[in-house]
Amino acid sequence: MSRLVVVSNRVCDPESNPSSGGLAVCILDGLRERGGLWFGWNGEIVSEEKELTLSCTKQGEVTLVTMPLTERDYQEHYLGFCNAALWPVHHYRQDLSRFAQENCEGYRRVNRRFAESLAPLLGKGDLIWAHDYHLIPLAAGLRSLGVKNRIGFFLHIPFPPPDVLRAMPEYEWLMKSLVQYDVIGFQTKTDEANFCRFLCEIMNGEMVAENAIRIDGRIVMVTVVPAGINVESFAAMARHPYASRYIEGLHRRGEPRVNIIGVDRLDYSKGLPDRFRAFRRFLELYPHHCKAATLMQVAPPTREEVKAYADIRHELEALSGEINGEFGDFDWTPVRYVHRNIPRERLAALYRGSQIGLVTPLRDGMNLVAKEYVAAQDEEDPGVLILSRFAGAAEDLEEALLVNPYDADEVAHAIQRAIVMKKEERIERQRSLLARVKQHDADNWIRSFMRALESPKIPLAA
Ligand code: ADQ
Repeated sequence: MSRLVVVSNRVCDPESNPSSGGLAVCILDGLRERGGLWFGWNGEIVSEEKELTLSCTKQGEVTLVTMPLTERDYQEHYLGFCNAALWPVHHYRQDLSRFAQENCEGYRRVNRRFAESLAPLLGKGDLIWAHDYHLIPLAAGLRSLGVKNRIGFFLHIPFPPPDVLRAMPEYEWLMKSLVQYDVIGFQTKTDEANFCRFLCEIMNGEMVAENAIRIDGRIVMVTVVPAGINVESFAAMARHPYASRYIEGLHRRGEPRVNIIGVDRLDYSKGLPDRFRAFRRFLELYPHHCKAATLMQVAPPTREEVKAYADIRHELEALSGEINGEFGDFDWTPVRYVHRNIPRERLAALYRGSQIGLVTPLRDGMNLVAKEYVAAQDEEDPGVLILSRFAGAAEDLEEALLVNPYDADEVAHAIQRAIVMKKEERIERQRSLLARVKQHDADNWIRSFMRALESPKIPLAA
């Protein structure tokens, strides 16, 4: 079996950072199985380029190779280009995108440095798998250094329609770089179709098979492999006696009969202000639920140096204050809002102890929280998942109550419908949802992508 080399913006070591997400754990499992190397940023920031040294740690068959970024890289590449330009455009928010040429240069510089640092570590038969929008030009960098290995790329975030992407200066360079990968994986059919349209309509690409495009004298394979979670380990956490004790504690303290849970990084793509407004609408439309329902929102901060993220924090704090002031009482707080990371065991307990999982991003690549909520339910008395139509997960999780997150009334009615839903219907929906979450679990994600990466190349003349 070929050695696997994973490249991602951040290398998360779940052993030293147990709160790192499920995907990091799965990637590490995939690397352990084949033996491999994980390369990326270690999260540290140094002041000068001369401090940019590689660190290497070995964990059995897996080698983690990491390097810091300079303060300038962090500002220009990470905050400036990745998170203030690419992220909003990919989430259909051109209005929030801030493009600056020096940030784009920072992005090029870091990708070039990653390629130069990684190339000498590669063996002939290694399969390389790069993750996400931070690394679009990595393959082009490696190719310019003579690397001939198979290189795959997985986009965790949406791929927008062609006209949206064209709002990004330098999009032509970005797409020409992207097609230097051999295999490009997407979360959903919509993303894949947008990408193919872009290449064919704007860049003279040509579909030569259902999953292959000829462009710039090479063939690029495309594939849809939805990211998933490790269902069994998440379900086990939710069934643990710790979870039951935690849930009992929740009920004793506040006595709410309906817990509604939301768990998201504090990101404008997650639609948190719209969710809070929909909850307020629910309280207006169904006043008899006052004192019975509580929205528990966990929203740890991210990327706070980017203005749009600071803005959303203020908006959310103001909204939760308004709702609690208007509807709350001394014995009932309608919105409970926690602005920090919490251990995964507690998350699992919160999901299980909540009658409703409210997952309403305005746009999301996949959304693993929706899958975690399903995995955590008690199959004999499950809760109801309310899911945005604009989350990648909605392409698959059809038995959730699918809603338009921009429509406060629709979300409010869905909350009401979930509250009064008969147990038989909840069980029926849960059974189908769980089967789908299991079918597209993390293991399947890794295997499907690796299968595509290992599959024989389509000849150029096809
Ligand atoms: P994210 O945008 O980070 O990922 P998501 O898929 O929801 O979004 O995953 C978030 C993860 O972080 C979940 O595992 C969740 O449990 C965890 N998490 C969130 N809040 C937490 C908290 N307060 N404490 C602890 N853990 C918390 C990107 C894309 C998504 C895509 C994933 C995977 O934006 O669309 O689903 O990659 O491909």
